[in-house]
Amino acid sequence: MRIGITCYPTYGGSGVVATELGIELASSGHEVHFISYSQPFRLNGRNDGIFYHEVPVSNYPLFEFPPYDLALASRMAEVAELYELDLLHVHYAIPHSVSALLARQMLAARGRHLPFVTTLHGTDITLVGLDRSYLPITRFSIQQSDGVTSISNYLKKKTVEDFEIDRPIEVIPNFVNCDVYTPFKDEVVRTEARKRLAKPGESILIHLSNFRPVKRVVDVVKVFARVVEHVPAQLLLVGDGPDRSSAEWLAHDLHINDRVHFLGKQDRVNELLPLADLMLMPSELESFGLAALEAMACKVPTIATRVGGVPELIDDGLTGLLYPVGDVENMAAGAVGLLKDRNRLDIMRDEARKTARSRFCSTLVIPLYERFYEKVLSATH
Ligand code: GMT
Repeated sequence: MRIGITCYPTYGGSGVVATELGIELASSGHEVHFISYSQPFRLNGRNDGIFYHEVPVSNYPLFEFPPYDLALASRMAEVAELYELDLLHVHYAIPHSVSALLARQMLAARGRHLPFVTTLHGTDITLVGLDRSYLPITRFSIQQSDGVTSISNYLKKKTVEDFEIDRPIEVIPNFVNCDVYTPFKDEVVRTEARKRLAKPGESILIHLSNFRPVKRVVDVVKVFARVVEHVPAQLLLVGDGPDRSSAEWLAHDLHINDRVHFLGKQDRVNELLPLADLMLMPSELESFGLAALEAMACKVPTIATRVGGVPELIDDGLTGLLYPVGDVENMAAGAVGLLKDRNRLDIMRDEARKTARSRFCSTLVIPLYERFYEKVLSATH
């Protein structure tokens, strides 16, 4: 198939899923065309079967707001015609599904057929999409999509309820490449690699996000501050975003800044995750929690909040621990309990990897997308 993919190319879960999907599809022999305002960040170098088309957005003095969604629709239609795309797959409904809808109509007027699939990721439904100024058009573009997928049952239910959607929505969970996100083969090598981050006997905790308020990065620091009262440890904070400086100030004020390492945006998180003992994900809301899945694949269980689609990923007590939002005391107690009981932690580490492999491995999930595309194509021809 020749597939066009549009996503937010900067750091964020939906862009990661879209990019990894494109890479996996290309390695299965499909031709993938990314259409976006900049190259998705995990697309580094030249991948066979992958093409990138930038969307130029002209600005004129008249435009207080440059109309990216229109420029995107034009480029989608152009790329689809030039490269004879079979379908478009857009990630995050706003504004991508609206642009795809326009592109489909533009091509229909030229006698060409371009179905599009919309994948719902999270705040496009739970936050931004609910804004009155976006709700009607988001709802319309979801209804008009040729296929709609959602990354969790939770998000599907929210979409149906909040947007009164009456069309089918297929749940296709997020996935991880279990050969790229993998634990150290050898404990000796792992111990050696950890030496550059922590002293022998110290634990390593990690957090990975875009540092938006919904991620509650300040809670990560609060939990860690309580953990280090009982267990010697280091905290790695991977990513960047609006709440970084609040977290930096808190670490400074709590006098733990020598143990809290802000690593900024990192391309190869698969090299950092396996170094950690635990992941912290105290989010206000997660429709899925991709960072936790990537950690699980590296044998790192997550201390998380029981929100949104997280319980569909993390089995409380088996592959991680779940708590109410803001319950930093108990999150810290849970982390300390595991770090002090290495047998229990090792069992949980094994179970985390086992779940990633048996339920969320790309080898299992990519065929679900392929079958979905085929279903959409045969229904719309
Ligand atoms: O909503 C965000 O914070 C970002 C968003 C994104 O598109 O980058 O993340 C959402 O999509 C991810 C990938 O499917 C999911 O793993 C996240 O759980 C989801 N975020 C939320 O629901 C808050």
